[in-house]
Amino acid sequence: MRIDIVTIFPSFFDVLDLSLLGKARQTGLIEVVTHDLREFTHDRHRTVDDTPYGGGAGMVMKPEPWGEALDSIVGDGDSEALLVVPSPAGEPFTQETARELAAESHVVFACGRYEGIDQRVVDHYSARMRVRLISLGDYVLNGGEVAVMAMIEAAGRLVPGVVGNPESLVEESHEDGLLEYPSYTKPAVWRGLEVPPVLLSGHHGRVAEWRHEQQVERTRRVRPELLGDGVAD
Ligand code: 6GU
Repeated sequence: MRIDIVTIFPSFFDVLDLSLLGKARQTGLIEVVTHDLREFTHDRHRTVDDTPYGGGAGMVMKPEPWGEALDSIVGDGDSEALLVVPSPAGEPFTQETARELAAESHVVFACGRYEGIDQRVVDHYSARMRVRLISLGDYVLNGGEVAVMAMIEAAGRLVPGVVGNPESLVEESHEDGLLEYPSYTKPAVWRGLEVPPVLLSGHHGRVAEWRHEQQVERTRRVRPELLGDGVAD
């Protein structure tokens, strides 16, 4: 999988050298290239933003540097790549979105700052390639960088080979539409707190049943809407 990131803060993504994703990059499973948007400006101040037409607070990112940067990545014609624009105005990012991104061979992330990117950038590239505006959730970040980091981490671990034991991917929150069950390890008693006895019973069927009950109970308590009935009791 190839990932390009256009940003005015390329060093934000230095942490992708670490941990599981760092290893996936070393082994060539995931290739990540960052691009400094300011490299695609031509004025002395390397300007990437300007005041909004129609007035209002804040600044808007100018279309020209974005056009040059994105053309340098996807070419100047149609592209097979997927362009992802992180935006609080986008569709919600879910585990399903992560699975869809993980199945792509080439994803380009366009990290906006300020009040966003001139709308014509999305309109222009929508005619040449698939474009998705994606939001992390109902709150506002200063820019797309942290959101893109989360998307890359969620999608990257679903790329085959990135997570060593694929079985560890299935029993997680959201993979089956429920929150995950609580986990315990040794010691069996810690600060007076005991591990639920069923987990020590060696009875796989009862363990599986207990874990499923825990998943349903947890989900009903904190995320009832995930159960589809929308009713907490
Ligand atoms: Cl994807 N971007 C920004 N700037 N803020 C957000 C977001 C994205 N998702 C939630 N808030």
